Amino acid sequence: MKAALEMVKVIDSHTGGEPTRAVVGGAPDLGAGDMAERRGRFAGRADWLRGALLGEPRGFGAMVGALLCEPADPSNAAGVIFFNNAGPIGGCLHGTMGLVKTLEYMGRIGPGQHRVETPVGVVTATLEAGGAVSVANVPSYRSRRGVAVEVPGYGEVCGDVAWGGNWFFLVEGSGPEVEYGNTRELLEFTSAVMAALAAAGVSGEDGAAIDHVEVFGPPGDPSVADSRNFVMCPGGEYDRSACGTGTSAKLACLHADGKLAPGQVWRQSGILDTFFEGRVEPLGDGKVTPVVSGRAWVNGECQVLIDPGDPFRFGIGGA
Ligand code: PYC
Repeated sequence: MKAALEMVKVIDSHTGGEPTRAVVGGAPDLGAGDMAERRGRFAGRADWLRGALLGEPRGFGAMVGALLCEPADPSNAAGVIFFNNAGPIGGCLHGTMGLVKTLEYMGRIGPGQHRVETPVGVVTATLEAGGAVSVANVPSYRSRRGVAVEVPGYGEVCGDVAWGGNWFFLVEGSGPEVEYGNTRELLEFTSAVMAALAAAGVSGEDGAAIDHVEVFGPPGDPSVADSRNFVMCPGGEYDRSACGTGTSAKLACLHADGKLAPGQVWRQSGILDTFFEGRVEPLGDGKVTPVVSGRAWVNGECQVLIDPGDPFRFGIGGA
């Protein structure tokens, strides 16, 4: 609990409509080690950032935080720990794109390749001269194909389990139509699927929880995208973008099915019809390196004040 007025410097961006609030100053020290080790200390030392920065009245449920860290390897551009309304998350490509544009805005990087350390591995981001950002993600793969679960109220739902920096259950052909007007129904459906997966003991590798459910439907405009998705994230909010780690999981599944050749471009739109372009580089062991490109815009900069007298300084219902 903070006793004196605290200041936390944040820079906001959005990637295809999905916000990233980068913490660039005044954050608690998470100590030494790689980003996975530091993420392990987030709950004890920095959890208050979630409510203070992402919770109402300053933020809102769908915001993703990006805690900028000194990299463990000084030859890398940055380290980052992503967090959302539920806690720290693994990878986050929309957030990486936002962070890269933020680092550019801060004058720390220019066009070119930049390695960013995350709790799930190092990703290589390329900031294009025209402003787009492409990210070569961590190795991604499908671990289970065609898993059927009984979902109360919906019947049998079949999907694939895949890793793209987070664990996803990818569903096509079940649930409400993937349309912006159906977000409430899609949230209900994906929450029910998530609960059914947990109840049935369906997990990622080593028992890791599947904490993202991704539903696919036809694109709004087939001349600009190949598919439209809806992605429910841990904490029960949905990604406004096409979700870069979810796109990576999709690319890994398409490649495993022989539907995406190395280098072939897949255009994945999200629920707002903003889209990422993705392709794969096979790694030869059933895994691929997905390369996902998109655009992010810095849209705010502020000094957050944590006033000890403010009852909602850690958010409504926060710490
Ligand atoms: O773009 O990878 C992503 C992401 C994960 C959670 C929210 N966005």
